[in-house]
Amino acid sequence: MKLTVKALVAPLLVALFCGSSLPAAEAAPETPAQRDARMKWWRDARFGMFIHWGVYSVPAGTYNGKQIGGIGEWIMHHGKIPVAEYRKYAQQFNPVKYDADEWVRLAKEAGMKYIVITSKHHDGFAMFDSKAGDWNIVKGSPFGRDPLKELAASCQKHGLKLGFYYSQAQDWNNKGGAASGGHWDKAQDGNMDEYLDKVAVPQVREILSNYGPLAILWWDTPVDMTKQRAEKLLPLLVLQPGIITNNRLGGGYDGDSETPEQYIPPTGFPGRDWETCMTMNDTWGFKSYDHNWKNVETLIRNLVDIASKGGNYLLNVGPTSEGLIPQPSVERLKEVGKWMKINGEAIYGTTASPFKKLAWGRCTKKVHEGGATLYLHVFDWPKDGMLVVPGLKNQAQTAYLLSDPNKKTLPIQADEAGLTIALPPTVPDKICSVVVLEVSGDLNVENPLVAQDADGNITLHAADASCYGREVKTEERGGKTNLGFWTRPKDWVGWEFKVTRPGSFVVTAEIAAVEGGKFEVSVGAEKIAAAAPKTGDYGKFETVTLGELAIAAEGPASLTVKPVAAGWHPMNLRSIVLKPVK
Ligand code: FHN
Repeated sequence: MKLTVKALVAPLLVALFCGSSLPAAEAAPETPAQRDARMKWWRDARFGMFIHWGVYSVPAGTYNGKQIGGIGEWIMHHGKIPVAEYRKYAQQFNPVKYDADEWVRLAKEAGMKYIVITSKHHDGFAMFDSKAGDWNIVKGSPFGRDPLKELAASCQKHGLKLGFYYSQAQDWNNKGGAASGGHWDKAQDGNMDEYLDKVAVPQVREILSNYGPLAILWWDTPVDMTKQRAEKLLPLLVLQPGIITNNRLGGGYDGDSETPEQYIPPTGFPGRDWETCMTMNDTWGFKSYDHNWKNVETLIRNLVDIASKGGNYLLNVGPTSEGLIPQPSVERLKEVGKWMKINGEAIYGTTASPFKKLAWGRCTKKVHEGGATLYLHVFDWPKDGMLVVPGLKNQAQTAYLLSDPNKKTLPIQADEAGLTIALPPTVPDKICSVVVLEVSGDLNVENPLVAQDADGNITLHAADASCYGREVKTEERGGKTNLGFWTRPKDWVGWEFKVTRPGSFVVTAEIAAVEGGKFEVSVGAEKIAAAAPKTGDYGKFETVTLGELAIAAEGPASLTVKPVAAGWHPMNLRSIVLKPVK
């Protein structure tokens, strides 16, 4: 059974303060309407800034003259740095150039509506004034200021919501931090429950009490967090009514949001709030030599893609030990901000696309009394100037470019394929131009299904597939689309299509693979056990026959391709074809 935080907090609180170990009374569970009200600002916001900042910005990826692989904030772990030695970095942590206002203004300029900052990461260093020991920025560094106090004041001043990240279980400096997270120094050993009681619980109480209104508590890594341990922390949440928490507390608690990390879930999380957190280069905490920056196009399109699937984008910056956000991040955020200034209306307060797939980009929407506003985010401006909105059955009211201050009406034509909007020849924004389409009535979209051709063949292209899982996605090779990055056997793909002539079919697939990974093709109860051909190269495709299967009835059907965990090796898949058996 999944446990919701809100229903459990009140009885636990009673239990905690009454010294009882059993919940004393049942709290009324939060109603859906109450939850919607609590989540409203977060759902409207869509875009936030993640800040990973701590002592690790001093070594900045280098220890004892060696560049340590992996993410910067993990340097203590990856470099197996002894506790006493790591603690010396705090003496050099003096971020005198830190200016909370400057960070908040930058987030605001980028179009971000909230900030989540590491109040304590896995190195256990509290970035705030804490009474639970000396391993914190006020007592343990020459800086001596509380940067979170300054950030909280600045967020208040500029109207941004503030959240704190807190590593509740992994702690490499305070004795007793989760052992499964890895220990390499005796100084780390201890009792986890004692650590929770003496460090995590008091510190979470501090961050929830001393910084004014806190919008988010962003738990991280539920290592060794049992239900009982989670319940030491949960009661504290009442200190901030309305606070939003994520799904990383552990102990079976779902929190409010899913937290896909470094990826965009192909179909979002229907029915759940979610937020993709992502780095701008390859590290969260500052690394002096990580220059692998995502370009502005990727950042804007990621934001649009996420909004089109109903999620939030929590985009990270890793400030230096001087307290500066790296210049490449600043430049990129300002560019994203320029786009948001014009197109923010198509992001804030929107919900997920009603279209399964749009060849030219993405869609976000706002539903209102009597109709809906569709924001058509055009990544690829059609060469013939005709933007086809497939399967849309609603009556169109008007269409115009969001960047056009005069809202000049664009011609719209309706036919059985949907709506076609005639676009002007000049592309307003090469990264993403937004066309606003107002329609009346309840949204009515018939997502087109792949149909059988004149010979009865059903051709399922990679571009039409739905991808389920973290890694598998479409990519372009040699001018054609294939499904790739299929490294995880848990990931799978599927197609929906329409059968007009049932019967038996020979199934072929166009595949490139190095090893012969095993997988299963299914249509309903019909299954084919198959293996990829060893084509020698992930770019060398061969068409192979996988087997035969029967489809008994006319109507919609779906085909899935699922790896067999025991024998899986990645493959690239361009298409699957079902040919009627003669
Ligand atoms: O281990 C951390 C990592 O350092 C970083 O903080 C990310 C951000 O989501 N969370 C953890 C890994 O999931």
